[in-house]
Amino acid sequence: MKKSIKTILCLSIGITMFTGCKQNTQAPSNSALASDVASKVYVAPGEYDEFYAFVSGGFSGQMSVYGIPSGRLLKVIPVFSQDAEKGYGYNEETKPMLNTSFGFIPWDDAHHPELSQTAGETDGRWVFINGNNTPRIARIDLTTFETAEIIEIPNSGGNHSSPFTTENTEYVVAGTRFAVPYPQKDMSIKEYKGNFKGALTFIDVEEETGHMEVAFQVLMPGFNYDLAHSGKGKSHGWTFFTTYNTEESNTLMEVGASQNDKDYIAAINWKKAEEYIEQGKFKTIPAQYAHNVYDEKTHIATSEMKKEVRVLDPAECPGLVYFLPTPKSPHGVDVDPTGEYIVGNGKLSADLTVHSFSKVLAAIENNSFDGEAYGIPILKMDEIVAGVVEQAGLGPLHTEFDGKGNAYTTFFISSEVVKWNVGSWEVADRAPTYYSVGHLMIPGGDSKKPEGKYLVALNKITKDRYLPTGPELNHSAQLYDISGDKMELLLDFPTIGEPHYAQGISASKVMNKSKKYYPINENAHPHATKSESDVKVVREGNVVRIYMTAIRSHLNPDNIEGIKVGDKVYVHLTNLEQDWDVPHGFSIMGAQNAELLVMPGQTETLYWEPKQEGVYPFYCTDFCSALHQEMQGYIRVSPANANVPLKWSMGDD
Ligand code: RUQ
Ligand code: CUA
Repeated sequence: MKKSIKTILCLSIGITMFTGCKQNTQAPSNSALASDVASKVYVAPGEYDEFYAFVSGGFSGQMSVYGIPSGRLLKVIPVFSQDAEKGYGYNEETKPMLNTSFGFIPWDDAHHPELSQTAGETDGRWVFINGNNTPRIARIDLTTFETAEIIEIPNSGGNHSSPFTTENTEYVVAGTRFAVPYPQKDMSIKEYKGNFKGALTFIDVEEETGHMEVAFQVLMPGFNYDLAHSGKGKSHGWTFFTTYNTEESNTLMEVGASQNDKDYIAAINWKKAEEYIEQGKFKTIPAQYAHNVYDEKTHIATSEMKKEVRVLDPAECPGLVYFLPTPKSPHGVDVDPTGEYIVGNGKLSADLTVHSFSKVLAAIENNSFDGEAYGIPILKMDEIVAGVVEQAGLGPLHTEFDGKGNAYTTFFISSEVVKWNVGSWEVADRAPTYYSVGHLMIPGGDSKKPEGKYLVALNKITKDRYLPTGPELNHSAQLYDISGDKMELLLDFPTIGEPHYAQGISASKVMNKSKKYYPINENAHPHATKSESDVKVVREGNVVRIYMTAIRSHLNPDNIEGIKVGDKVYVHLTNLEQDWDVPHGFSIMGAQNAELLVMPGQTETLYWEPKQEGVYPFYCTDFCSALHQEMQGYIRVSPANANVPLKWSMGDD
């Protein structure tokens, strides 16, 4: 066993070196590819792309939106990280979005975008994404393309197997990657085995509003939970999580977690869980987690601290959880569009193991168990396997489907995408990736209705694919045409941070719902200024509130006096525009946060503590009109003990 791992690890090094050897010294002139393929990704100026792709930003903490097939970057949506470009996490309104039980956390590691679904199809309402480091799930509203809600996941560590949705977005799930003491407490790391636990969290998503609440957690053994997918069709009502480190090793994991020949896919019957909850078979465990909601009417986020969570113990809830033995530290678990086949990608294996959901049900029915682990029955592997895709490649990670009976699996070590037939388990095609592919994305590729025209490979290593940019190169995504029998590479495009995963959707499902501006008469911000006649500056002690408006091409007021060193100044800027794509920005010299970027009809607040006396310029940061450069003004800052009266004006000399 140990030997085979070594072989694979060595192979991986070998391939990395091999790919690293290719060195372009000049731009490749691969014109056989060029013209024909170029026309397939060419989206003429003024035309729209066919698909949106939502791509995770990895260690940037954000999500980016690309057009497919052009690969054009359409937007970066700030989610878990402060973003100076938009003022997210810097302005007073959005700071609460980044609140956690550990306080204000301005960064996270975002891995898996997941679109909401209705009846197993992507519906274009929301896209969810997980924060891996300080466990959180965010919901992005696809009318505004802004983060609308973030919920922290209690008693978890490394929120990796998240946020995969159920067929009607009843839940998004969050599985802990690291086992941790449950609830968290001070104890010796050496006592991990048998004492640490792994919480799998089901987060209820309210049908109308998308509002998230932690519904319950399933308290699992202290394995590591890597990825998840929910059943669909016949397997609707179940969610599958991969496990690794069933050895429960707490050190030198690359060896310690690779001892067992098989780990498990944990199958959770969440409909059963709902029954147990209904019957009151849960325990209420103390917890600390933040729930942050952005209100589109007040334009303000609020943060609430939650104190407890409902927990189900599988040992006390028969029928809630079963283990499906799956070879070699399975990473991705993917369910085909019919819901019958559950693909386990054993990342230290060359084969793919496909379980049959019907056989899983039959095995449960017949009590065909191979013992149990921590009170959870282990199904007999040979009774549940539907087929094996043999020797497909090295290091399988993730699988998606084209809706035409084919599956596509990424192989990290052999750096390729392999197409195979669901049912015959025969390999049909393979295409190299440049290099070391992680996830792949087919629009709708994990839903009941894949739109199997394109495939995007999300690569870990870029090397010589682009002009060198020093030691770091942006990660690359690669677009393949999968409409024919053979995959055809069309395009490389750079991404932001690390594109762990992406989801795609037909533009037609999203674009017509897109908001163009916020109606000013609906603006319920307590410090909004809805008309230029209402601008003012108000002092209460050393707190000064500047009620300012922006409209092409002035900030009102633009001359302010009577501010003193040591004041706490809040600039509440309302953008009075009622037109699409006319944000105004605001910045002030020496401010210690970022700019504001205020959408039409919105109010945002910049907090500023002037440290020295002087006259401070401020201006609009977004080129908004021919007289954008005139959109500027001054604030006079006097000594702390000065008697300069508070005055504000625009246009009077
Ligand atoms: S995974 S390292 Cu999605 Cu393959 Cu995160
Ligand atoms: Cu407003 Cu530039």
